[in-house]
Amino acid sequence: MQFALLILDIMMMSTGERKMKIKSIFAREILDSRGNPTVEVDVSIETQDSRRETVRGVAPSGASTGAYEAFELRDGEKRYLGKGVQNAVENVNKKIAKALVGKNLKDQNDADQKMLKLDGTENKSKLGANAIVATSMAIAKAFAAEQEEQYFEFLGGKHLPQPMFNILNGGKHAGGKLAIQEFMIMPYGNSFAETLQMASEIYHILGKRLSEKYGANARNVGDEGGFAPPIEKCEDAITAIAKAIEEAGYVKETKLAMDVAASSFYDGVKRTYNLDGLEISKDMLLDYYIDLVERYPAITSIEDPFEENDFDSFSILTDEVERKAMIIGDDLLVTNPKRIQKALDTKACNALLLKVNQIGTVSEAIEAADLVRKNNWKIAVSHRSGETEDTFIADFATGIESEFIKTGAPARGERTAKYNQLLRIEERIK
Ligand code: 2PG
Ligand code: MG
Repeated sequence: MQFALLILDIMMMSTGERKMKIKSIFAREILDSRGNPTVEVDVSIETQDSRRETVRGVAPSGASTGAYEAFELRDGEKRYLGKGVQNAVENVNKKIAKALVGKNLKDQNDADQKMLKLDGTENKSKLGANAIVATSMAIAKAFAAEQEEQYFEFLGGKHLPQPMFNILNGGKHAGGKLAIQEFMIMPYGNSFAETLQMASEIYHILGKRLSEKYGANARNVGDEGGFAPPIEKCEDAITAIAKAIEEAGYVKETKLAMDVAASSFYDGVKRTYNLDGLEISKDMLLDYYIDLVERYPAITSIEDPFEENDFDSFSILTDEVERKAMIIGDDLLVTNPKRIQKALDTKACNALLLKVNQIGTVSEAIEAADLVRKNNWKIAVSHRSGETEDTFIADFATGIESEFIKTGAPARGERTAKYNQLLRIEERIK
């Protein structure tokens, strides 16, 4: 038996296949940035030179969650008002650990496939996508650690993504009347460090001007660190941001992006959208975007402009504005290759918002990225509104060389953790 394994080892090495053996997997329940429980997983491996390395993966969690996302398993009991994740934690510690510890893992796909097989459901509802994704992210880091590389290096990335900084929050991420969820700035500096500096300056100027105009509580922030002022109309948010950019002196270098998250203000019964205090049809919303992009040429990206089932309206808008702005699918696509294929076939958008926890494993997220790449779409790797201190997506975005990353305001620890990691990555690449 031993001999047979040795032969297998040698065969794998000679065919260029590597493998890694996990020593232990341990999950615990911790809190995310909104103070809700989430799953954290520690994976220990023994490196080729016999050192023990422990790496960690943590599941983030959304608020404007797409209906077709992988299933987040919550306990539904009294503790943590139903939001506990002890069952998901136990699934990692008992079932997933049993399937993975001590096994020879060829690569990420091998590890993820073992978990998918164990789960056996379409939407990962048996083990919980939160259990699976945290383990998958930890294993991804373990493969890199085993090679003594950082994760972005392990993936082979050499270019940093352009950040989209969410500096003004509405929708489900804030408590006000502003329907649109995220207003983002994209300053293009000569380096990531300079880009971050420009964003920070614009952010602070905006905060100051908002509190002068609307009172000090306009500086309160939403879930992703952007300001949540008592602004009710989308265009007032855009003009406030445009003024801050101008005052900072970065008009030429700065583009704007929006995540409309339209499903969150869509009335499925009336089939209308509740925008700026008005009930409007999808055709009116379409005209609204066309006009907006016309009048604000700085707007170069619109995410989820329509509710998550309306591929047709997405297609019409993409066709109308594709030369001026990219149309990103988030809730529409949920990082799911099947839904992405439908969007490719119907030309519903031309960019993917990539969230690893939406699909539930790192290898499926990479599959989604490969699929859109082949079709010349752009990719924006994204955080969730409920985040953790984990910096995985900074490495992941650089590793797969996504064009963009969105990870909130240049403020609040769980958001700056990613931007700060990108600063370190930039240093290392240089
Ligand atoms: C989004 C995300 C992240 P949530 O809609 O793009 O900004 O929000 O995590 O709440 O789905
Ligand atoms: Mg979104």
